[in-house]
Amino acid sequence: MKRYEEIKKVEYLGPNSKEPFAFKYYNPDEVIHGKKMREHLKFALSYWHTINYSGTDMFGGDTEDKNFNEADLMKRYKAKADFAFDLMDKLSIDYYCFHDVDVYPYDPNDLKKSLKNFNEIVDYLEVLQKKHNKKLLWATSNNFGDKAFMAGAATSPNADVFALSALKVKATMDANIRLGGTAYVFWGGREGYDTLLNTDMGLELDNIAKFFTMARDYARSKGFKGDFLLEPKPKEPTKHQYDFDVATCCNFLRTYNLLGDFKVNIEANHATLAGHTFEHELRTARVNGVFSSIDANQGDPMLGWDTDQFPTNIYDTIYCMYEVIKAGGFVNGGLNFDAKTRRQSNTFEDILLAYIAGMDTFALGLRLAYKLIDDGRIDEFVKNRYDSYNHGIGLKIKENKTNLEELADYALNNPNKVTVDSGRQEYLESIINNVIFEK
Ligand code: XLS
Ligand code: CA
Ligand code: CA
Repeated sequence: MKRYEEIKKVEYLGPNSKEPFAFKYYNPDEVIHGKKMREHLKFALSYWHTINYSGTDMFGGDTEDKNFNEADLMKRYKAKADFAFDLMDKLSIDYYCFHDVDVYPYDPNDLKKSLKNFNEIVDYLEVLQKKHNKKLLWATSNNFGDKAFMAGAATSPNADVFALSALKVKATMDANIRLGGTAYVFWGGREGYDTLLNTDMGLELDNIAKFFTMARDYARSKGFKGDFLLEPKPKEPTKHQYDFDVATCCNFLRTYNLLGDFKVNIEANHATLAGHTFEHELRTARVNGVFSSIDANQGDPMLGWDTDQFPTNIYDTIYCMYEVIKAGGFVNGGLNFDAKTRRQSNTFEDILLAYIAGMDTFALGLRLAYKLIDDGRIDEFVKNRYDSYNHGIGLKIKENKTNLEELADYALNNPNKVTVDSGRQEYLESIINNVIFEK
């Protein structure tokens, strides 16, 4: 197999190609339904996994070297950035995402020097973005890794930690605005609890809502027009995360008047950890008007944690892209590969192969989702199934023109035998297979 350095650009060679370093389904500039594939999919590279993760797990150290032969930390982080943009070029990825601490050497004991280093790297990223014609999709602040955040950040029992969180979010927001990010992510980190015995849940929720409100007001005052995104996750690292799932986030945003500015970034592996399907979370976001962005990956049904694998399941991506299309496509959001190569896939070639697999699976998902919509059988079935709401008493319900008494009277005197038609699940599932495999 070729070495990483030998691969200049991953080209689209079509489904019959056997070339490992070629796209079989992702053809970036091919127009599908009036839009280029790259615009439909808005693929983004995740800095933390791709540029920093080095294969370590609970039982062993690094299996990959991502130090780029640089002992000097600032030089190393610049080399990492060079690698990131080179990789995006090779893969035709237009966007990237990072946490503050992914891109520079954060020193919790010297905040002033840290901010200076962060600014220097942001300058460097700005130059690379122009040179390589790449964009920042979103940034976020890592307010969970350092010991100071062991009991949460905006939900910490210590107000000094709340203030430290504000400093980090302000700096990352400034970077996000400078680099043109169109969204800003707040994943819960350690915003949750391990035991109620030491937790004032009401105060913590009020505090984190205040934090989000302040962050929003600051960013808007600096001209940020993008989306603020919560990223639901039910557990890990805490036993119970406050941003459990999309429905929980919606309730929180509604309670604290944050809907409109705030939407969600939905991660596939977080959906399954919450006991939901990925498409359930996407649909919940769509019907509540909070859909914005996706963290693409998949979990392993045999493992109970957040494995962040590259997505290769076609059914997942078809259902996902179906929801994205129905939601009107990505606007400020995009499709970030929050995914890492397995510990045993420890070469730079594996990074390319993993992205190719993930991007092709989503490209195929996009193609098949449109095929499903064009085929029309599923949408037609659903439409007909609810036809009783288009006339008679159903229409009155839909248009808020009836009440409980009238309905009770209607039901009592209804001359029709009340029956519900078959849901035909097996037939509908067979349509999906038919759409996938028909020539
Ligand atoms: C962790 C999350 C995290 C967010 C960004 O589980 O997925 O990586 O996406 O902080
Ligand atoms: Ca994520
Ligand atoms: Ca994850």
